Amino acid sequence: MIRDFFIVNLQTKERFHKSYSKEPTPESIVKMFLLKYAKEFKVDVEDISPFKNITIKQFMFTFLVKNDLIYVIITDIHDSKKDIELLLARVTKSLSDFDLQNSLSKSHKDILEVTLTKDLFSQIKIALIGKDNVGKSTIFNTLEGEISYSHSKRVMRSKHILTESSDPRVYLLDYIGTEDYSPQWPNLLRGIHIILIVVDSTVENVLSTKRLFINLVKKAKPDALIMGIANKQDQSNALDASLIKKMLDLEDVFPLSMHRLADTKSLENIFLNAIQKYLAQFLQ
Ligand SMILES: Nc1nc2c(ncn2[C@@H]2O[C@H](COP(=O)(O)OP(=O)(O)O)[C@@H](O)[C@H]2O)c(=O)[nH]1
Ligand SMILES: [Mg+2]
Repeated sequence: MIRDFFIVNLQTKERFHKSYSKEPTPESIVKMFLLKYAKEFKVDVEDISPFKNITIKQFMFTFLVKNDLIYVIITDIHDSKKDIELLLARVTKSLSDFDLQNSLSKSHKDILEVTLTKDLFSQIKIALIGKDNVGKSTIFNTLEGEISYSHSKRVMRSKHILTESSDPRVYLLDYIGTEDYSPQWPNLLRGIHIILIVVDSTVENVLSTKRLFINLVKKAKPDALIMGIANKQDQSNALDASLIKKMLDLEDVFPLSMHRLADTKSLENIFLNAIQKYLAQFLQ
């Protein structure tokens, strides 16, 4: 999970900073990082591998010195080092056109923030979560894309779903028999940006979903966007999506019937909607 991104000059004076988390890195930790490692920054310029990784407590600082500026991404220690380095490489490349030695104008700062968000979230991972038999796999199978098993096949499968633009790349994750894994959730949801809680729109299912999943995912992924899908709206006992929204205490619940799906567009729109909402929070 990306907590913060910042740029400082070699005198450790801040040139840019943005938080991407509800739990940004405490200032004292950032200060510790700057004090402790500032002296080494100059030496690093000559280094062969441009990336450095340092951990302080649960925070991982991945940084790079380029043109007398230090670019830093702060994540959690269990994030993939390689992935964060790739992100940082991409970010520094796109930001090379900005004059960051001097103060940025408001409009330049806005453009920089859009560029950053695009780079930092060039890959979006969406998880389908819910009780058995609610239609998660049906949704997963209906969306076109390329299956990629980057994780254990027995607990989940992942698909690169094709969207109209290739930006960002969207990965959908379908978990198998999710109810059994409670203790593993923080691990299973690693790297997930958006969680779609799927219910079959019956009273019993909505209530047990609330009990089993809502608190659990909120705790495991405080920064994830959580939305609901009220599937099986074709059933006569289906509750209204607006009622389910209240019951689950979520901001958005989309009604859906996979059995009456006229075309995949309406399903794709749920995903596009979620992605837009997720990215919009960083562009205000
Ligand atoms: N009536 C109805 N049945 C559905 C709908 N979506 C999925 N199903 C059926 O529900 C069953 C369970 O679906 P599945 O995708 O395997 O659920 P999962 O366990 O959550 O992955 C299957 O028989 C589906 O055909 C729907 O919108 N309406
Ligand atoms: Mg399934």
